[in-house]
Amino acid sequence: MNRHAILHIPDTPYAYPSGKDSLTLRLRAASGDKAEVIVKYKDRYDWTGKFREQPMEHFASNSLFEWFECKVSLPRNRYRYYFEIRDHRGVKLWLDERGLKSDEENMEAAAFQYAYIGESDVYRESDWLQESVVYQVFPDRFENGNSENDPEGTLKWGMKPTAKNMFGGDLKGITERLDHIRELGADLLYLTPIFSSSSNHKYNTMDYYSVDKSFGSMDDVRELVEKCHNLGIRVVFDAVFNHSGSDFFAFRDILENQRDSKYANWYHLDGFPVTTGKTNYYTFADSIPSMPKFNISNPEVREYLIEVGKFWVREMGIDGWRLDVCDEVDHSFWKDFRKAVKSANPDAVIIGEIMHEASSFLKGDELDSIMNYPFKGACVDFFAKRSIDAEMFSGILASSRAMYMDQINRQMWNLLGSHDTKRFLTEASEDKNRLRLAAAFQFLYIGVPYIYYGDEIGMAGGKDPLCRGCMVWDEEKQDRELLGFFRSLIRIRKENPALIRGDLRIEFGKGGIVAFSRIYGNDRILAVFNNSDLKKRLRKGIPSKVINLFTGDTMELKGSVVIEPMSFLALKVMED
Ligand code: ARE
Ligand code: CA
Repeated sequence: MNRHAILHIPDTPYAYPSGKDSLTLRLRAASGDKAEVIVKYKDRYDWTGKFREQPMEHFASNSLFEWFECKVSLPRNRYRYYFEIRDHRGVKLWLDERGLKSDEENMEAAAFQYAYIGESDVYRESDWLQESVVYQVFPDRFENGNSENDPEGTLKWGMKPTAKNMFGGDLKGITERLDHIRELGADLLYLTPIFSSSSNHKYNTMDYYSVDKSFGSMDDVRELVEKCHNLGIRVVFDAVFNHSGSDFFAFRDILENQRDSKYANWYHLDGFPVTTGKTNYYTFADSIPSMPKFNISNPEVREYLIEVGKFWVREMGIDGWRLDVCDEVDHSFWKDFRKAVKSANPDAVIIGEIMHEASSFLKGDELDSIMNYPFKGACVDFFAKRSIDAEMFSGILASSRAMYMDQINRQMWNLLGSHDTKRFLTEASEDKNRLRLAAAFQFLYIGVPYIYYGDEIGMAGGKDPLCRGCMVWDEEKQDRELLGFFRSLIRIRKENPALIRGDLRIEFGKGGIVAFSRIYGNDRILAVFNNSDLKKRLRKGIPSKVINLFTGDTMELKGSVVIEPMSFLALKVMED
C-alpha cells in the first residue's frame, strides 16, 4: 500500500456537515492501490460501545489518487472515527489522528473527532442555484433597445468589436429579448457590470449607486428585474470591489487634494503626488491607471462596499452577485460581505470570479460558487483542441470535485467561455460537433451549466475584445439547429432531477471515451461521450435496459453500447 498517499483531515472538504444531522467524510489513497475503505465511528462520549462500520464509496480519481466518501449520522452529532484501509493485495492498515497503524488496538484514544455539528455552521446550499442554467450577457453587445441613450460614437450593430468601441446595447434591449432567454430555457441572467463607468465593459466603476446612462435608468433596472422575475428568471449583477474607476469620487478626491484627501487611505498609494500618468498606486493587473485597487482592510471602504452589496439586493431585488477579481480581495471582507448580503436576502447567491483552485473561498462562509474556469480549461483542451486525453480530462475534473463539498460541486458555474476568453467555437476551430459534445457534457455533468450569450446560435470570436461581438438576431444568420440542440439540453436537464442533484460516478475514462453516471436515489443516468473519430464500443457499467433521453427510444443493451464518432449518449437506466 502506498502509505504516503493516504490523507484525511478532520475539516472541509475531508470532513464537513452534509446537513445538521449528518457528517460527510472523505479519505484519499493512491489510485494504484484499488483500496477498499471502511469508516468506523461512534459517539465521542461512548467509551465502551462498539464502533459502527460503514463502507466508503469511490468518489473520484486521477492518475495519482483515489478519493472515497461516505455520510455518517449519529443522534448527538458528535463523532469519534477512524478508517480501515485494505489494498488489492489484502494489506490492511488503520488510520487515526496519530497516523497509520498496522493493528487495530486501542482505537478509542486517538480516533479522529468531529466534536459537534453546530446548526449555524451547516452550509446552506441553494436549491434554486443548483436548478439554474446561467445565461451571461455583456450589455453593450446584446441588444440596443433605446437608441436615445446611445453613447457618442456608437457604431453600427455587428461591426468588429475593439477594446474601446461601443454599440449602444442597453437594459431595455435585454428586457425586450428576454423571450430568447426564456425560450432557450435559461433562468439565471448574469450581467457584466452596468454601473456608471466610462468604458464599454464598465469594470472601472465611477458610481456604484447608479446605472450607466448609456444602459438606461434605475427604472429600467427595476423593469428588467421585475420582468425577469415574472418569467422565472433570476438576476445576478457584477460587483467590482477589488478596484474602482479612477473617476470614482474617492480617487478623484485624492487626485485633487493629494496628501490632504480624507480618502488617501482608501487605496494603496506608493507616494505623492499621485498621478494617473505614472500610476504610482496599486491597480488591477499591472499599471491600469483607470483601475486603482481599494484598500479593503480600511473599515470605511468595507462599510461603503458592503452597503453597495446590500442596496442592490434589498432595494432592486437582484438575486445575487458575481464578484470580480474575487481572489485578490481579503477573505475577511468576503466573510462580512456574505453576512450582509444574506441578511438582505437569505436566498441571494454569491459567486466568485476566481480562475483557479478556490477551496479557501468555498468552505461555506464566503462564496456559494465560482465561475469554474478549471472546468472550462479542461473542456477546451479535451473537446475543442484535443490536446489532452480522456484520462487526463477526467483526472482534472476529479481533483477539482475532491476539493469542494458536494453541495458546492452542484453549484459550480460550469462555463465553456466568457467575455474574458476566446469563444468555445473559435477554440474548436469552428467545428460545431466539438461544441455540441462539450455542451452536452456541460449539461449532463454535475454543476450549473452556463451559456455565454451567442454561443447557442453559433457565434465565434477570438480573445477579448473579439469574443464580445454584437448578438446576432437575424434568424437567417443564426444557427437555429444548434439553438434547438441547446434547448433540448436544457429541457432534458430540467426534466431529470438526477442531472441536478445526483451524485457523479465516473464509469470510464480512456481512449477518447468518457462515461459517468448521475445517481439520485434509485435513478441513474448514464452519459457516454466519444471524443474521437472512431466508432467505439463501451462494455463497462452497461445496464440492460435504457431510455435514450434525446430520442425517447427504449434500448435493450446486451452488455455493451456503441457510440458513433464525436457523439454522446444520455441514457436513463430502466434495468441495471
Ligand atoms: C485588458 C486587456 C486584456 C488583459 C487585461 C489585463 O484587454 O487582454 O488580459 O487588460 O492586463 C476589464 C475588461 C478587460 C480589460 C481589463 C483591464 O473587461 O477587457 O482587459 O478590464 O482594463 C485575470 C484576473 C481576472 C480578470 C482577468 C481579465 O484574475 O479576475 O485577468 N477578470 C475580470 C473581469 C474582466 C475585467 C476585470 C477583471 C477587471 O472578468 O472582464 O477586465 O475588472 C490567466 C490568469 C488569470 C487571468 C487571465 C487573464 O488565465 O490565470 O488570473 O485573469 O489569464 O485573462
Ligand atoms: Ca442604446
